[in-house]
Amino acid sequence: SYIQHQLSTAGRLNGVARVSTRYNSTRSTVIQLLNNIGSKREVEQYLRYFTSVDSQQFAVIKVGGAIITQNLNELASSLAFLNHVGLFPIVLHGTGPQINEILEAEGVVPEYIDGIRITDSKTMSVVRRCFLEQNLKLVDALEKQGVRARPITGGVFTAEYLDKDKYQLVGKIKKVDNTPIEASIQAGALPILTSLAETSDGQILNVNADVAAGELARVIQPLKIVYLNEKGGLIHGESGEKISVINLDEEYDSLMKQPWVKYGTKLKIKEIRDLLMHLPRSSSVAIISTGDLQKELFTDSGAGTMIRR
Ligand code: X2W
Repeated sequence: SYIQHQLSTAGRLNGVARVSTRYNSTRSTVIQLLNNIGSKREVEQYLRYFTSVDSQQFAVIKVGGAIITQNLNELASSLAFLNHVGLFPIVLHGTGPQINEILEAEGVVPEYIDGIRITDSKTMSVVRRCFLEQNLKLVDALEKQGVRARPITGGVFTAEYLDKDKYQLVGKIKKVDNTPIEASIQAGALPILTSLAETSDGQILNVNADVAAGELARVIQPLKIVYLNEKGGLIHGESGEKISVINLDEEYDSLMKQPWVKYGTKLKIKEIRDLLMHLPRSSSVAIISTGDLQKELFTDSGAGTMIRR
């Protein structure tokens, strides 16, 4: 709130310069404000680290659909903050709850197998509509904060059918084209992606957003991979407590056998493991709440659940 207010002011004052300059005149102001989150040394160190790579390699941030309904302003402020310090996170969002709400209102019971929605053509039209609506909502909220944002609702993921008999219009990503993402960042706009994919002959397919974020991160190889959810981490299904760290090398097999690790949770953990197998050993994935984003990125202490190998 105070920080966010100051930052949106800083962003406005900085105007056009903000778009192209990674080290800009607001930087010192921003660092002072960031002192409220971490120490100056910590924050400067992370900022240097994040700007040491290509702009597109800073972070892939997956946003669960529920956040867009429940916490849009905080999400937009957090992303605006990152952009005001010259960073361009690649944002990929879901829209699961919004799809279910519409289906249920129409008297359709949502159907999943292992966390993946069975998507017939009627469901698909709801899926597409929700992705476009939620994408626009997020882009609008960012623009209102003085951040340029570009909707990217196609052209990134090429897919084949995952299993047409079982899931119908659901895709398995075969190719990721980061050209639209690169172009967006080059133009000074935050890329805001959906997880919709397309077959080589133009059929749009539904893809779970956690899975698409993982596939994207594999190609981008970003410094930070963050999954934002409403729970602020992964919650242990029996104790109800937040899990702070998962070391996959030691814990993966036993974790996957736990009765509470099922559906979307199972799919998420599996996808994160597959991703981390394709990244340097030092990489990790953080599952956190929107409010913890700055803390996770700019302090040594981190927040939520950290998953590593
Ligand atoms: C997901 C895509 C949306 C999503 C679905 O239809 O719900 C499949 O399951 P959240 O909000 O991140 O859960 N697609 C194939 O994953 O949204």
